[in-house]
Amino acid sequence: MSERLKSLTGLAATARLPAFDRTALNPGILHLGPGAFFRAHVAPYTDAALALAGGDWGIEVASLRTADVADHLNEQNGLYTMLVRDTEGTVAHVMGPILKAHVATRNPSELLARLEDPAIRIVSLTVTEKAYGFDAATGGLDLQHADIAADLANRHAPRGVIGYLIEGLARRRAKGIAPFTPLSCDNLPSNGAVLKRLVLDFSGRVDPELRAWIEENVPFPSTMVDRITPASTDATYRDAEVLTGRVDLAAIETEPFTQWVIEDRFANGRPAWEKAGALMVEDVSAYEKMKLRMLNGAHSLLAYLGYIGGYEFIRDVMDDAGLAALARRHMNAAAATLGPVPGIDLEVYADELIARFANKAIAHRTYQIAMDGTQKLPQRLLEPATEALADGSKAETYAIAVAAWMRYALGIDRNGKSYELRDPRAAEIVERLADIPRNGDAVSLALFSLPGLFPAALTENLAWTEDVANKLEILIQDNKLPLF
Ligand code: CS2
Repeated sequence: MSERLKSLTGLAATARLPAFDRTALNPGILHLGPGAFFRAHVAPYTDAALALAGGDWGIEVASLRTADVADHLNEQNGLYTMLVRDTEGTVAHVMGPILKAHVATRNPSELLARLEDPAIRIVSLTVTEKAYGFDAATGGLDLQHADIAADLANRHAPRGVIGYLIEGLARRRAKGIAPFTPLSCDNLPSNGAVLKRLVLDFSGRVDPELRAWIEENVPFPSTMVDRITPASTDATYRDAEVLTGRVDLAAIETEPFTQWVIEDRFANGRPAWEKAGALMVEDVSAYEKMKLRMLNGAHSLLAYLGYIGGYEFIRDVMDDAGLAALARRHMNAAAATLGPVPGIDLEVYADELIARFANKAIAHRTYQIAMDGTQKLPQRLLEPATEALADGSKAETYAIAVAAWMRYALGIDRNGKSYELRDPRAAEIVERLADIPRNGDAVSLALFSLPGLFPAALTENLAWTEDVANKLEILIQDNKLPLF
């Protein structure tokens, strides 16, 4: 067994090392949610920016829930390996920008102290859609969300993302410290604007003066983030060890493609991310819509159809010519809902997406993408479906995707094996489906009536809901039957 990855000396020649002096870094960014996606995206962009433009922007990370990743990172002095995989082979990059990791549940006051440190000028987030406490129906705060409810009741001892941001900003304001810039890197449309709305809504309820100060002083840039990053597996850890010569329990694997579009509004400076390839823009919304509707929408379609069809990975689904063609059609339909996206040819973008999904070196589980459907459907499928219908289109591809999600929500695969519906609303879904006959009409009706999920413009469109019910009926009877 090799030694643990703890320093940059003596690593195998097959590992690429950080091209900057780690000892010159100071904490400047606090990142909430150090999951695989952050380690494949924000961290490597920062690593590359430090290498190409210098500066001292080190990153501290904080996990709001589980301790594993934080513990592994601390054990490894913040170092970890990013494997970039394609059919030509795998390259290992050892990443250097992380200085330290915190675990909020273990030591909440330590995280609060980091949030009020003037050295921290950016608080970036990859916490997944469900952590925000966003009510898709109202566009505001979901008062039933467990973290939001707990933090509103006890705001000085927060446990959720919004609660921590508010308490951090409140402490800075009280001490006359300039605010940090919150930087959302989750797959939500106008993620910065959504975060701002939630923070203002929350602060308005507990401290209107704080709300006014935030409104006046805190920018909330939106970002579009993209890099396909499967969850790490034993193969990730094994290859990281082979290529670096060290055991690395924080290793991740990802694809070569990466994209980051950022609104250039920061209260207090930022790393030179543009040197690392990030596109700095005034308004990110066109890029976000494109990515959410074309990439993530098609991903969800393939994940649900693929999972219930017995395919473990997206690359396997893409081997099914019928499903691959369906994905391409979905992208075309999604593209038709978009305005122009500066600098991007949507045809080329769709071709690239198809190639990325088909990448044989990337083992991205359909079950991973199928997770949290209630949090993903609105921005990926339901908003473009609503716009397509308003525009006179049949929105058939969205009916297929929604029917596939509904079939998946039954929680039983085609061999009769049950699986866990990993969704914050799973209990509600199971309850609604409990005594419902397994046919397209009954199941779709039960799920259409989940409060706040489907917009009225969709549920009141009887031709469309009937289309969903018919497609669902086919999927219930036999996944293999054609959908048209
Ligand atoms: C995926 C995304 O898990 C999912 O829902 O659609 O994580 C997707 O891989 C990324 O957004 C790609 O940038």
